[in-house]
Amino acid sequence: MKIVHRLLLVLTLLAPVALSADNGSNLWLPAAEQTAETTLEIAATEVAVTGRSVDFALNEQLPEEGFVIRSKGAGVRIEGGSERALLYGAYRLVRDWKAGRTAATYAVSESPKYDLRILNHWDNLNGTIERGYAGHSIFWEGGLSRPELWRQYGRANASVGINGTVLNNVNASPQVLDAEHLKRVQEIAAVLRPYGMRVYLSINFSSPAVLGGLENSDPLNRKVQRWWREKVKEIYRLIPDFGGFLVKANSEGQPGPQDFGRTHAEGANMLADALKPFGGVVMWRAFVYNPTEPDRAKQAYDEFMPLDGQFRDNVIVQVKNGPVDFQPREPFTPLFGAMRKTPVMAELQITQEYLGFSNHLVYQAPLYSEFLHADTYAEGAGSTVARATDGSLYGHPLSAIAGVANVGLDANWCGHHFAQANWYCFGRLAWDYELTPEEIAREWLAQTFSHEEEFLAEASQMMLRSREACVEYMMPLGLHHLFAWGHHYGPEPWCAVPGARPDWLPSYYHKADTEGIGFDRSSTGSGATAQYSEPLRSLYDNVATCPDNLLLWFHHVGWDHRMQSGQTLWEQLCRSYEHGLLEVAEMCTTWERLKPYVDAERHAHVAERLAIQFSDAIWWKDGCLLYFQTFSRRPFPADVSPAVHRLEELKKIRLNMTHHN
Ligand code: GCV
Repeated sequence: MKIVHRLLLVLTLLAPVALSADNGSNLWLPAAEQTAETTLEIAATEVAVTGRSVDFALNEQLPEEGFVIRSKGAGVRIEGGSERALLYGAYRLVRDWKAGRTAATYAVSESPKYDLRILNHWDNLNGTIERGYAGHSIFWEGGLSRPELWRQYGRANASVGINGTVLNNVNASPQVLDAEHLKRVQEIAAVLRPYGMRVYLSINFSSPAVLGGLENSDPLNRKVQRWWREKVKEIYRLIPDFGGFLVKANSEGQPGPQDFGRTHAEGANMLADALKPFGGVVMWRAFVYNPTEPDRAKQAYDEFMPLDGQFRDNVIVQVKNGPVDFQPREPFTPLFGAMRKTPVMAELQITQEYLGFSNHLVYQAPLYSEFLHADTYAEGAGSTVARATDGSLYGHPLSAIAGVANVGLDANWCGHHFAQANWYCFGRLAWDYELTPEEIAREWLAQTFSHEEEFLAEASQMMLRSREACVEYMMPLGLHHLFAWGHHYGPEPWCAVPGARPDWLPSYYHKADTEGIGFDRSSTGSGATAQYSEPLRSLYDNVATCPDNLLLWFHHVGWDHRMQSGQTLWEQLCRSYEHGLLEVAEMCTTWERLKPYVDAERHAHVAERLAIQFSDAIWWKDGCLLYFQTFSRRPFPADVSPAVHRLEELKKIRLNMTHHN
């Protein structure tokens, strides 16, 4: 894209010469040579940096992953329900030390809110990563063994309490279960084990036929069941603490039980039965939609609600936070709270598929937190998504949360230095969703860059505002999926591809016409509002009470509609895009001011990406407003800056994705 290149050129000319070099490879952690091998040795080695003398003791009265830290003379004592818990206690001390908030005395007691806190890697066996923007796979690229890198990865995860990882893409190759790949999985598991991490695999439902040569993969076929039992035994011989399977079935062309006229429950239960003797779990995804359904947002609920109660107790249904697909803002998926007899876990997306890849600074803790604290009202007020998934609302013994990882072989792991904060905050919120996005931003900044209060105050505000800024410059007021065809980076609300699935085109979602804009999901439209509990159902259903920030998600609204703010819809739409753009401009100037606190290498790297984000925000604003203006036929309000681009010019943009990927 021309404007990006021009900006990059200017920036390269202005960029200061790097004075000190920090490539971000240490993440938020102290640099450390680790030679320790057992969990306890690692814990003891890690705390050395704090200069305190630390005693470790197992205490079986504590929850398995819980720890307490108490001052003991000049030192501290950490007690934990397991060795892993002691390691988490050790990392609590390291975090405090690195963030510069060392307490004189300690009286701390912690245990995680979710049992399974898992990263999902969409890594392909050929080393590429689906929706990955930070280089190729740390597990599979080049077929190489990378134990030192895996160790650092395990350390980073343990430091924020992440205790599991799915090593391959949910669009899974059957080959992951062949002898050669299982050997690699065994190797990775051995490196991650002392860090308290279990490995899991995504499986392809057709594996018995494709890999095993059976005539089909029907879950009720005895031979198929036997094949899975044998495969699971083979896996546990190699990896005794293997976590289980993640499954994407009958979704976006993946095979599944419905190919044989069976239900999701029958498919999941077959795998669950094979895993049960070994303590493994099945995470069965509810990300299903097909082009014949008039409202994609309704389908997961429609398909899975009738199955509630039919799943084995080691199955957990994995549901994306929103009913469409990781958009900058969505309401929560109505399955949360509604499925009572089956444990349900949230899938969040850490990699920024819809948030500007690794070019945009978008801190996601506000998004995750907004979602986890959303009230489903399923059992009356206070039935938050968090409580519906952590086991407390329905008493399910199994609780979990997953995040789609943003990690690759890039030196700084995540592409953008600030994208590390999204990995970090996922772990911290999975541990304790009561932590505020601000607390997490400050502790991450302090560990990653500088403890100085002036820096923390400004940089944390910049991070906290970045998610709303992204919503505003991309898709405000409940708009969603305005992304370009073939990638999800820039805007293409006009996109028309002859013969394409309608639910893969932006016009399916925005439905702009001369009357107005938005998807009518109310009782006069698709009826998706009926999937929510009262009083949300009525609140969303009524155009007068639906919150402005979700209005166009639930309603088709006239251009002159009076918003709760008193402006017309068209005016507010224009001003939202403008405001998003101004927010990014301010992020650029804030970052310039923060230069004295940040090493030159990382400062320049982030500044360069902020410039791209700024030009992209202009692209989004002009592309969306000029296009929607062809329907609204209204001028921009006087306080909104005129378009920089012409619509016809923007329509010609074809991104060279290698630039952004
Ligand atoms: C892994 C979206 C993404 C796909 C992804 C899919 C899923 O459609 O664009 O890349 O596939 O979600 O979550 O299964």
